[in-house]
Amino acid sequence: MKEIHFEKIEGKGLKIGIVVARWNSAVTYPLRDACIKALEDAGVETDHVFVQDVPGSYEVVYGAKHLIEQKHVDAVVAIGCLIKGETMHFEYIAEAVSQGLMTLNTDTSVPVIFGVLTCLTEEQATARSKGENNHGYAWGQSAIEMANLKNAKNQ
Ligand code: DLZ
Repeated sequence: MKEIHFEKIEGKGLKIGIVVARWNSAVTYPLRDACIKALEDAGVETDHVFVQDVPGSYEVVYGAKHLIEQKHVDAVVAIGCLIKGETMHFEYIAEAVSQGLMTLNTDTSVPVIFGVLTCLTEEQATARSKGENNHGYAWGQSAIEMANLKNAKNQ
């Protein structure tokens, strides 16, 4: 099985942050919208969803930290889309962002979901952000599951 399987997830009462890069917004905004839909479907109240735009994927780490510190969210979904070009930019940003998001997972008590596509072509990115294969929905579900785990007491 390639996709994630979720049991019934309950989002009522949770505060969820979404940080989204504007670079490649034709890809990142549909991912964001599917993520919001997953949160709504699971019962997260609209005013408990905090969406923060940032310029590019490199900035999603700071944006996620900001949501954790300022909005006191139970989980964050960090959304970006890196498409490989002719220089080394892709490699440097992808490495920095994945390390930065992992550091937030280990150094704060708030789970951060890795929603950064790293694609070789625009076609690959589009295929993962549209219709049935839009990964944003599963990222929203992952955030709820992890937020509930964060809040679980003695289980
Ligand atoms: C500079 C840059 C490049 C070349 N490519 C991308 C990309 O494919 N996806 C993305 O989200 N951002 C890209 N950026 C912008 C950087 O993430 C960042 O916003 C700038 O380097 C400013 O820090």
